[in-house]
Amino acid sequence: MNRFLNAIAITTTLVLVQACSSLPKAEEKVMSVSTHQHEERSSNESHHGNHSTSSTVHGEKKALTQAKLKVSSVITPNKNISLLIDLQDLNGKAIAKFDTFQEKLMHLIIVSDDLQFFSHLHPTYKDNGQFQVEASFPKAGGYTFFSDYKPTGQSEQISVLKTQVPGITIAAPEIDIKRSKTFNDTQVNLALSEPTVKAGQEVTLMFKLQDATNNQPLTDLQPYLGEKGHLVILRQSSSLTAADYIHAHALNNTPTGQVHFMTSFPQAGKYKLWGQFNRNGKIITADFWINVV
Ligand SMILES: [Cu+2]
Repeated sequence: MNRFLNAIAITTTLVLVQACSSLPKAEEKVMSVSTHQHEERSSNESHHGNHSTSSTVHGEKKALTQAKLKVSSVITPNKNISLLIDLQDLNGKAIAKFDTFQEKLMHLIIVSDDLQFFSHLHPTYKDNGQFQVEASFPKAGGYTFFSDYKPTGQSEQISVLKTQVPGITIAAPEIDIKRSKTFNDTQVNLALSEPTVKAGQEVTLMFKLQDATNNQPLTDLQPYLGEKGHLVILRQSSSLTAADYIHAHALNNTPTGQVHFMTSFPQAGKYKLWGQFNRNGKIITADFWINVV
């Protein structure tokens, strides 16, 4: 099917998160979409790699891009759907060139709004500012997309897009705060440097990965997208925004079978973490909840 429905229209917001003001344009089915500009604090390897759009880091720079999500049909749960993400400058002109970062032109995180579902995809660049990807959605309800890209010569941008899967929504299960979980043949333990995680405070998150069959630290971890691991964090919220999104980078020089991240959480709340690791070509996604006071 070549005709793409306009599922979502555009809003461009100021980067200053607390002053977000939405300016929906006249498009059909307007939902909230925002683009936030990310500022790298440092390109030094030892930096904390916290890409969170926190209001303390950013000035009043305007977002430089806008994003539009198009879906090929009404979304049916568990069916592969072709999605297009159109990226334009603020005048509506397609952005032609992007820089590769972390080995890809775009990193796309899709979550269900209850944070039960997580997907990390790498859409294909089709030219003319348009990225294409296939995705499937497990159940009815709202979904939020965090599209992370770098127009050539500009800083990293995060566009937030939303869509709805029609149907009857099922209540999310209770939050599970276990610190040790098994994902297929890998046991993952999450340890924190602080007994209580406080908003705004730096904390080291230590993922200890063991082979579930012999309880030995993993020796077959390979780089994933150029790093020891990736960590996406989202704050539980009734309406997810770029301010709820943190993408942390792994620290170097950690013990065998361990991947550490340093980050801080912008505000109190419940956060879900998805650590992603490459075990000999197989990606493990280990999810945990953290309570931040
Ligand atoms: Cu990615």
